Amino acid sequence: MKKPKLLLTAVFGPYGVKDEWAEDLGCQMELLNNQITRAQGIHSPRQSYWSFGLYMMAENLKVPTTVLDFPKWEDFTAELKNGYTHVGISFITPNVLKARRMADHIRFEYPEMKIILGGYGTILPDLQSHVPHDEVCHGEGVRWLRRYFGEDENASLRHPALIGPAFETLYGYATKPRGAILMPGLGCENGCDFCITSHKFEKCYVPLLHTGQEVYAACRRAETEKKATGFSVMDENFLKRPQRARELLAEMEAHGKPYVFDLFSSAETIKQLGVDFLVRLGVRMVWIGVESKSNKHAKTAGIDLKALVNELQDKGIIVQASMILFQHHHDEKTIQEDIDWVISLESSLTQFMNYTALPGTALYEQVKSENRLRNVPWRHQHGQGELVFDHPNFPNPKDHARILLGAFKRKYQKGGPGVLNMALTLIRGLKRARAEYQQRRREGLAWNAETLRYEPSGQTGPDRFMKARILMMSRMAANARPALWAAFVYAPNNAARRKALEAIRLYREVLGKPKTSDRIAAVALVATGAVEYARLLFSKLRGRESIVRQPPCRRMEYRHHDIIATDPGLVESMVSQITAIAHEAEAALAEPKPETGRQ
Ligand code: B12
Ligand code: SF4
Repeated sequence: MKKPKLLLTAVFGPYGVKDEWAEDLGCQMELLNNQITRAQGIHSPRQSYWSFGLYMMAENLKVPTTVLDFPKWEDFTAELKNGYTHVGISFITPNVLKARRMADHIRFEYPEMKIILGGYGTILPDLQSHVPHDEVCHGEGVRWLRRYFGEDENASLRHPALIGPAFETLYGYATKPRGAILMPGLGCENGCDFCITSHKFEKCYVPLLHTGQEVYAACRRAETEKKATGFSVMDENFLKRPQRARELLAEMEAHGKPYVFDLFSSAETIKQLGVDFLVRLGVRMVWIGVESKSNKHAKTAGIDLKALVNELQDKGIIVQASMILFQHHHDEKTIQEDIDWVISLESSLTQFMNYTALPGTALYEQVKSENRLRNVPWRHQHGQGELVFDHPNFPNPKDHARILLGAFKRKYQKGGPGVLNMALTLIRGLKRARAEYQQRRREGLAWNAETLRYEPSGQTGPDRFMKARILMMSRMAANARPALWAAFVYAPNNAARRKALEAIRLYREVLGKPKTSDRIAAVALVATGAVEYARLLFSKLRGRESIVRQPPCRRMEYRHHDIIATDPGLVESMVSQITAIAHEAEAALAEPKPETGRQ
């Protein structure tokens, strides 16, 4: 039998371009420009994220594996010529036609290759008729693939050291991405009716990193190998495991490492832990599903969200508030009231997403049982277009995209550019953190890791960890400073211009005069911004909403060779000892082998 050799691949690009296989708007390979700072034009930071799950799986398999991320069609077809026994395709629902084209090609050209499907696209009913395949992984892929290839599914998990963005630009200026990715777990127990990430994992949480020590070790590895100190945490509700978060903080304190995190958290978990804990943990940005002012979800019930957002941002934590449009109770009037309400929260960033009934969710079951499911092709089901169910108050599909886009525009006009809001939050938080630090020293307060509060103590020495944290906060704020001039020059209105001036003043007050390098960077951003502005204008003249950028293709080979014992009877004890040592060495040395970075 042929030795297994696995290719794990993302669907092929280009992305966000309407063609035979996928859509344009709502399907860009970008988070910010697609669904957060949409309609903010030149102020929208541009980033694409690598397909993290692929690296997590490859890192943890012994079978020789290649990851092909963001291939163009030619990259994919060329890669298959390298000979694989198995091809794993990761896809989400709107990319189903891309997955189908890839699978059809494999079936036609390489009928002996086994096709394994995984990712959110696998929720599709009657999957075989959409994408031909041999196997489907409906859940967590590392354990599934280990089981499939006869490996130990319970072996400890090795978290990859992975920089998140494939590219990063701000005001047209490209910078080297530095933020790393953490993948502590999948799913969420809260089970909100529309939430596919919760329902896909049967309203359970599937941990990949169980303890704070494991999370810390993953951070350390990323710092050692990639020089990363900031992390985007791919976990739907990271703080829902308070013990793990507490352990992580304890580890960072013990090692003097004030890492920084962007994470998702429901409002109720933040309330339980308290904002001071989040500040100390190093949360830079928190994504909260606020959904609607009627607070119909358990996660927001009884919580004053305006007060929570204010407290978080006053203490320097950027809030990304997420709202669902076209909920059952919405009509032309109440939907606009909800949009106004979410804007009035004054979160630095806001995501608007349409209520989407994906198979497997409670919402899907409900609208299906009520015979309200519309026949919308899967490729359109990305949450930024028409509704997939009949909404009695919004019968015209054109309104679904129109109202959504209107919400983004209103947020921009009222709240100004997201980059500016983020910079303001960071500097206000720094100012307050410094003041509170001094006040606590004067009053003899110290952090109590049990109660998660600052409390009277006999301690007189400095809070070294918080000192390091404040230094980190001032570095983050300083990084945001050069963008302020561009935010001023290209501000959409007087209110945003005043906000930019206020930020420039506050930066001077808190950080002192800008350094020469800051001034040069600020001028450079205004200049590259002008070029970007012209590009955007040109794009709009051609009838497009924005410029669509493509991430580069990346190929990584993983070879984790196993130690083979030929005669275990003879030197049994010796072999087991050597094997243990070899496994340790293997774990320490096993490095993904980067190859060609095809653009
Ligand atoms: C990062 C991310 C992105 C990145 C893209 C990264 C990329 N390179 O694809 C950005 C921000 C660009 C993005 C864009 C979009 N996204 Co997105 N995204 C996510 C997010 C937040 C995290 C994904 C992640 O890395 N998770 C961590 C890893 C470890 O988990 P994983 O990917 O699920 O992989 C595990 C398993 O699923 C399984 N597995 C996955 N693939 C495979 C393959 C094989 C062979 C096997 C065996 C197993 C397996 O094993 C993996 C390891 O355990 C998820 C939400 C979430 N929490 O998962 C949404 C999510 C995947 N996105 C979603 C959507 C809809 C979109 C968009 C259409 C925009 C939008 N409206 O939100 C666009 C589409 C872009 C495009 N052109 O394809 C939906 C998908 C819903 C669905 N049923 O299709 C999700 C679930 C969000 C949501 N709740 O709606 N997204
Ligand atoms: S809290 Fe968030 S992640 Fe959890 S089920 Fe609700 S929407 Fe999904």
